[in-house]
Amino acid sequence: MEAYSNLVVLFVVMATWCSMTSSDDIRLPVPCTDLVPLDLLKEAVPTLDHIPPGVSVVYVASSHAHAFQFTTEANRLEFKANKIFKRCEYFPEEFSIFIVLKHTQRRKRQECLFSLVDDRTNKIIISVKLTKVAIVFQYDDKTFRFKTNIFSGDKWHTLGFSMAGDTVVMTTDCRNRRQRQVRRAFPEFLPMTNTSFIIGGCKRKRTIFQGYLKDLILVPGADAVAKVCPPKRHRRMDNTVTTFPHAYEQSPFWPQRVQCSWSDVGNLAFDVYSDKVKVCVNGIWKEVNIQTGKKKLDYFEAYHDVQTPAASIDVEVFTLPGEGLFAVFAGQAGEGDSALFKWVENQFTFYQKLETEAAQSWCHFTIKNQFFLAVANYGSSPDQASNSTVYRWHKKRKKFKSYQTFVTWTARDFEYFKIDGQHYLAVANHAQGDNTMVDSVIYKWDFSQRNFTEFQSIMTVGAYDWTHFVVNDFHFIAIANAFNGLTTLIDSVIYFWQNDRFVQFQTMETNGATDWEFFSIDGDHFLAVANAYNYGPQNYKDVDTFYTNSTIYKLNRQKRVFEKFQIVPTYSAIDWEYVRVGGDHFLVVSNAQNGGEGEELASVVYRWQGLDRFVPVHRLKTLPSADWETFTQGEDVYLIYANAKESTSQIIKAKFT
Ligand SMILES: *[C@@H]1O[C@H](CO)[C@@H](O)[C@H](O)[C@H]1NC(C)=O
Ligand SMILES: *[C@@H]1O[C@H](CO)[C@@H](O)[C@H](O)[C@H]1NC(C)=O
Ligand SMILES: *[C@@H]1O[C@H](CO)[C@@H](O)[C@H](O)[C@H]1NC(C)=O
Ligand SMILES: *[C@@H]1O[C@H](CO)[C@@H](O)[C@H](O)[C@H]1NC(C)=O
Ligand SMILES: [Ca+2]
Repeated sequence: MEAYSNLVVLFVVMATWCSMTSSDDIRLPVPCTDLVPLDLLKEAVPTLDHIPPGVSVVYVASSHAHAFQFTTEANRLEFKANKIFKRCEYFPEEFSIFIVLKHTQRRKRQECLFSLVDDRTNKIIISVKLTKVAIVFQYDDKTFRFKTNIFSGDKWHTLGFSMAGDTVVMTTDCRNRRQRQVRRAFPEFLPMTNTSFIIGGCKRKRTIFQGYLKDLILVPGADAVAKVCPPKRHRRMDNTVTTFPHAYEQSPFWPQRVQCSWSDVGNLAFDVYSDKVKVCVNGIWKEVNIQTGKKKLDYFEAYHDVQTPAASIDVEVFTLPGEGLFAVFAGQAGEGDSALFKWVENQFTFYQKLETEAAQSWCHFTIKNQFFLAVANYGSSPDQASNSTVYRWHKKRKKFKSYQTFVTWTARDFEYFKIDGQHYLAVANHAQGDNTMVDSVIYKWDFSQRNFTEFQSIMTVGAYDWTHFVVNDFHFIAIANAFNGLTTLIDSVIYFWQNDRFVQFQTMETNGATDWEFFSIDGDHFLAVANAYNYGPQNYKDVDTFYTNSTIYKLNRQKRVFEKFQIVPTYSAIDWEYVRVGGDHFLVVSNAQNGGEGEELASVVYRWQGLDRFVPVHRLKTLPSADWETFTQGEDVYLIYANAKESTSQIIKAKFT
């Protein structure tokens, strides 16, 4: 029992995470977090073997690329929006659209270039139309007309539209830039369920656009037009550039072209093989660095320190659409309140105090336009129930206010997830007194009562962390079980969703498990466990209790089981964080008790190297780091960690080559 008390103390200084960890990617400040620039034309016509009647493929010699020609006989090119919006239900709040086109005839009436349409009502959600004298951009029920005369000649043109905040910007060939105010609720949450993209048309009529389309690119995220259009000084026309002959083309969609002709200056193109947007600058196709552009990580540098009211064992970074980026730190045991910070002028600055009691983890989620934060409170002692709290964002006051409390037992973690439109919040209850075999509870949002009610209890063993993930539309939750009163070497469990309940899927032997991290690489699915502590008969001499092996598992689809994939030696590892930077995949492991006392005590960044698996590429000598998170701002990628021992947490910035 004495050993157990020590462990309780030990575990108090370890964090768990509302690992509402986006399963795949860095969290971007938009509802759709996993989108890269997309060529909608390629989505509509994946191969050149199946082209709808009335649409033909033509070769554009001047820019060495194919384009689609639409005749009056053209059948609609369309596809369901969920083909690309797989995991988000709302259209990105901030986005850009680029259309590279050439018009063939004088327009007699309005022609529709492209639209997003509600399948059930035929209502247009977003569209771009051409009239004789204007380009018309429609967003929800708002229409913006931009007068133009660029379509007089037989030339290629690039139209760009960017929606960000309360403005929409339209550019033609990067030269002419027009801006309009948009009155819209922010976030507007344009629903994407049961909608379709239609190319060369609007609604369910036949295609009416008459001309050529070369690219139709959707870029989620902030003002891509500004980033894509080269600065003015580069925009002189240069007709000395030589163009390459046809033989230079290697693929029907994206020839390996390097040089572009003067007629392409200001035009842009999309490389489907690398998901890159390229723009023609002074005769060279230049890659554009949009935040999702592929970048190579070079090194990390300390960026700035965040002074928290107390040592903190968890940090949660989230974006409130229309408000900005926030980070909330879980204040350490016995030291009182937690603090919310807001990103202002490239720094996290103090924003609001939040009452907590030995907070262990924060979790942000959104239900129907309402923003929430849930905190798992350890409480004052394992012998007493604690109150864990859900806070709700008050839109007028712009502050979080207490909304609902749950009775919890030494709560370690909240995990939010959504299944079939229903919202769930799972708490990891660690122990009641000396007993670590306690029920952890999954709560479900009751839409009529507007609060969470108990949904399912699952017996857990010194639980630390819930992690939700989805594989092929199947929902899973994994519990990290840390200690059964005798040993840390016990089973952690994965459950999966079947007939409206969670049922056991698989157990894995873990050693003082405190965190699960799920991620996918090239269609393979992985789960990494952080094993924090080695205590019990297997280590009766109590030797090197913090040295453990943490395991990365990979899903075997045939056998339907996660199998050991790689064993990583760790030192009191309590958190894994998966980060994707450009085309590279990284894992950061937090070696919590480190303070730069030795090489092996540093937190380590591993890079995915295919056959070589995860290879350590950086050692980060930091303050005692408990929990790592990543976030992006514009093109910058940051890591942030909570300091479990002192009130100085840190932000680290990724540098790129
Ligand atoms: C989408 O439409 C189909 C039928 O067209 C319907 O079965 C389905 O429930 C709809 N989905 C949603 C989310 O409304
Ligand atoms: C939890 O909240 C209830 C109701 O507000 C209160 O009576 C109780 O003392 C609280 N428990 C703790 C441990 O703070
Ligand atoms: C949810 O709200 C209803 C109605 O306001 C209330 O009766 C109920 O106690 C609440 N449930 C919880 C778990 O707080
Ligand atoms: C970790 O695994 C290695 C071999 O993979 C083994 O030699 C070592 O003893 C293990 N360490 C612990 C603490 O289990
Ligand atoms: Ca986790």
